[in-house]
Amino acid sequence: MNLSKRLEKNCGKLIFDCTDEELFCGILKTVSELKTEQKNEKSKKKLYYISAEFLIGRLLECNLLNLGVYDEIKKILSDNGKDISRIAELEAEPSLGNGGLGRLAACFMDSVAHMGLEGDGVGLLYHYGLFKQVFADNKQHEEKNPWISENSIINKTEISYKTEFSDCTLTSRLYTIDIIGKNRTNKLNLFDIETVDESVAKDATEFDKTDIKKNLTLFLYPDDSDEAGKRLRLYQEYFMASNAAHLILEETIRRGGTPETLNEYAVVQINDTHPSLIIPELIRLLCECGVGMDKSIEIVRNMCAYTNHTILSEALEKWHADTVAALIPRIMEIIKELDRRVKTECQDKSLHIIDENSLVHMARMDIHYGFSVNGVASLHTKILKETELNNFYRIYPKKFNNKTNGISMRRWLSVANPRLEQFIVSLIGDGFKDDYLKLKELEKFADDDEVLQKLIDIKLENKIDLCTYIEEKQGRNINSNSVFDVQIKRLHEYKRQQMNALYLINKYLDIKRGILPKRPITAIFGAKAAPAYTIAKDIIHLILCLEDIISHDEHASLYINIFVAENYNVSWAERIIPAADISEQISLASKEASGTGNMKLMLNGALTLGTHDGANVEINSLVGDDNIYTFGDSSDLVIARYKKGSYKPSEYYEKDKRINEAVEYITCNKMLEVGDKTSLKRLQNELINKDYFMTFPDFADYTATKDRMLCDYEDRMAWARKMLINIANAGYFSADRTVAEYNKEIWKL
Ligand code: 26Q
Repeated sequence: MNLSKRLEKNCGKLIFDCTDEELFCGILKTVSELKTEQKNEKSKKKLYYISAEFLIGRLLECNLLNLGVYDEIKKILSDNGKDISRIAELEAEPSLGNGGLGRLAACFMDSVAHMGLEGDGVGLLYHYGLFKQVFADNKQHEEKNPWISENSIINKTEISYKTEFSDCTLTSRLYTIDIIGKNRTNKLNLFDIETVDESVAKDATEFDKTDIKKNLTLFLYPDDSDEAGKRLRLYQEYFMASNAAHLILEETIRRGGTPETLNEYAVVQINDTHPSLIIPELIRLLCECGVGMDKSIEIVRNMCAYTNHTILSEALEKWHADTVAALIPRIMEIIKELDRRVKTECQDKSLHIIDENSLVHMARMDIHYGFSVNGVASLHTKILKETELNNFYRIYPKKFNNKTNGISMRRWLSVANPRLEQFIVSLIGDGFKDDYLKLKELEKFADDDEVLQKLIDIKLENKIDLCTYIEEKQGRNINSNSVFDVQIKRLHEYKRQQMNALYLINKYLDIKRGILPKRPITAIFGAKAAPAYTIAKDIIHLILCLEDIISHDEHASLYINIFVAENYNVSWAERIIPAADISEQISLASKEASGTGNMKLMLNGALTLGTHDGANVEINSLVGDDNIYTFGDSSDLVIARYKKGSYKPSEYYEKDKRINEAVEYITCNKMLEVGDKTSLKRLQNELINKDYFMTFPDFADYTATKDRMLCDYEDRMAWARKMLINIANAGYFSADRTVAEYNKEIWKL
């Protein structure tokens, strides 16, 4: 049956006569039929990518694309006066992640399926996901974020297991989401509790955190929270790990394996330490099957691999042994046994799983009892080896390896920026879709003015689209002829949104003094702050207050504007990234493990304004110094400065006029008219007296580099040439490449 007829049948009437909702359901059905027509080859070994987060974004358009019918469906719809993007907007975005780590897991699942590998994700089905961010009084407020609906993409299964805690036994229910790739369909396995009760959550933050039987799967925990929340997080982690372990064992046996041969049938990638309890849980299950302790440990060691995503020591997960023992006593016994074995071998206390304060270090357990440890960008892995995990590296040099992150080119180019993709195809054909390194062929057009002009035109069209969307969503009128300067990522002091804000204050004050930029600037932010992370919320408050002041300043707003996207998520990113000119990647060197937004923005022709951190370093090597704007202290210098403990922000505040002026402005009368004194004062104090992430030492260089960038923007052809070089070199960051490396060196499927 041809596609048009099939869609019509699935809608139950003529496409022309359908509402967008009816078309949405019809397309879902069509996707589901097409998917079952794929052949899914079985391999002996299967990958389980276990993660507390999968920030998958809307699926409809990507699924159509991966099934190879996107263009055709789009045409059928438009021939009938329908618009595919409007229809796609009807899908609620699953809110199953905080940021980079969750989005990476989603890109990986796409690539695993695309490459025809047998690999499923395992995680939790959070009903309200991460909170929804709402702005009022120039502040962030948090609301529930329901996303599961009637005609949702999730499928209920017959699979259910028991998870035992000291105070209750929970029954799980497995739901799945299809991960449709070009070459096969895999599954995202999301476990829920049977007894979940949405009504116990009146609010996004206020609810009975002790009623585990009802609330376990209601919320995804933000990366920072209170004590009661932390206990709930441990329940979540064990529930996830235990269900994953049961699933792996059951599937292995169905595939013809045995408990003794588990590691030949399954490999587990542990996405940061949140799923680490899978190690003792698998050992427990194997022992239950009659495999002895020594053998069980060896089997598990041969099947688990750990990815580290952070070097911030405060973010490395530790649980008090008493808490673990109180909730999951049998697991604590196993962890003690694992620790006992470590202690007989190693005297060095920094290697022990349970430290002298009775804290259980999850990452240490993963490193001792897994066969692979990887960082997510080359600088990050180097810092892990040489500094943070150096003691481990010395005893297990072979376990350590780097896997530089990647992104789904299908979502971040084909779906998000069809104009650019079509133009690329017109220049070099579509062979690059099988090997994105071939984007490099674009370099031969580096001096072709017609091609460069077309890149500028595409960027402008994308900016106009974004302006229309912003107008619809938030009622702001943005000048599409301005420079779009974009910083979109979780709000964290180390990412230094505050540095960008201080720059904007200086610029605004310059404009008031009559020093005008050559072209208007629009600073675009998107960022959620963890509800309990006070300073992060103060920084959002600062930015929203500035947005308020400037947008009401009739004269200045002709030259500078701030726009903050409310409830920044994957769908926002898909609109903002294709329209970006400047990609702000300004973390304190050594603190951003990799970043992946930097890759998405580069691919879409934004130029990076960045520190020598994370994957920025690799972007720099790929495009060369002429096509990136780097600034700031090196990671070596930063690490040394921390060691010395000699940094005094007040010295910069007193000596540097620009810093002084910007920091003073935070609590000026105009700010206090629109802002909250306590919050602004607290932030100002923090900067002057602590500035833990060293904003001030990099500030002068940041300002000079950004100004140089704005100046360079005016030579439109030279700028477009840099855009082209960036796009041409983004192929290395395809998640297909990353996944191929994981498979070759770790999973061996
Ligand atoms: C920990 C304990 C309790 C509750 C929450 C957490 C928690 C949750 C999420 C800790 C960390 C995270 C998320 C970390 C994260 O997103 N890291 C990012 O990973 C990306 C993919 O590798 C990198 O590109 C980013 O550099 C890194 O910051």
